[in-house]
Amino acid sequence: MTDIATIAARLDAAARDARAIQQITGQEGELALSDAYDIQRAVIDHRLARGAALVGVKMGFTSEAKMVQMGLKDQIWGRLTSDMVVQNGGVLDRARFIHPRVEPEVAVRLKAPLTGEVTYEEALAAVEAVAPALEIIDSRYENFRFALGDVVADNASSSAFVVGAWLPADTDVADVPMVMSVDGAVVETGTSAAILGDPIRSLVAAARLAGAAGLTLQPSWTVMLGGATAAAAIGLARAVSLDAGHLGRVGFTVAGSAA
Ligand code: 0L1
Ligand code: MG
Repeated sequence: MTDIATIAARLDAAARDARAIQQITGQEGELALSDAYDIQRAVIDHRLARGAALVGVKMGFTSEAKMVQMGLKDQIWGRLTSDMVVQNGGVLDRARFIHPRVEPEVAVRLKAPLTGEVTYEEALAAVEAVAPALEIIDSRYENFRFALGDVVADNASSSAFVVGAWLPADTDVADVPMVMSVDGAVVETGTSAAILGDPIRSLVAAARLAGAAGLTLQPSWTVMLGGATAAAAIGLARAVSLDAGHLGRVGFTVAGSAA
C-alpha cells in the first residue's frame, strides 16, 4: 500500500478542491481497517494544521439496513472539525462539495469525558444536551462508491453538519419522528429508533470505537449519532429542513453551484 501520509494528502486535497478521486482500494488493493483509521486521523491532522479544531465525532452505518447493505457487524466513526459547522438556518456553500447528500440525525453535546466500554446509563449521564441535526455527507470518491476501508479513511464521508436548538439532556430521543424536506417537499420520513434502536446506544458505540483508537470524547463535544433515514441527494436544492417532532426543527439553505 502507498504510505498513509500520501493517501491522506490525496484525500485532504480532494475535500479542499471538491474534486473526486478514485477509491483507494481500487488502486492499492485491500485496506485494513486499522490503516484506514490511521489515514482518517492523518487527513484530519491536515485540517487541524490549518487552524480547525476537533469539535466532536460522527457515527456512521448505525442502521440495520446500512450495516446489512455493507455486510458490516459494527458501526464506523469519523471526526468533526470546526470548519464543518453550518449554523442552524445558515448557508451551505455548494461549491465546497462534490456530490453532497443530507441525512436527518440526533446530536448530543457532552458535559463529561467518555471513552471505552461504557454502559447506557454512563453514556446518558455524560450528555449535557440533545438536538435535532442534519449531516451533510460527501464522499471524496468518484460516483460516491467505496469499500469499507475507503469510507473510513475518508472520515466516514462526513463533510458538514447543522445542529438545531439544544434541549435538556432528559429529553426523550429514543423514538422521535423525523420528516426531512428538500425545497419544501418531503423526501425522507422515519424515526430516531432506526439509529441502533435508540440513539443513546450509538453514543455507547462512539465511546467504545473512539476509545479503541485512543481518543476520549471530550466535554463540549458534539456527537452526531447517525442517520435516521437514507440520505437524500442535495442536487440543485436550495433549502433543506428537518422536522423532528418534540425535538424541533433544523435547516439550512444552499448557495452557489457545484465547483
Ligand atoms: O453517516 C453515515 O451513516 C454515512 C457513513 C458513510 C457512508 C456513506 O457515505 O453513506
Ligand atoms: Mg450520518
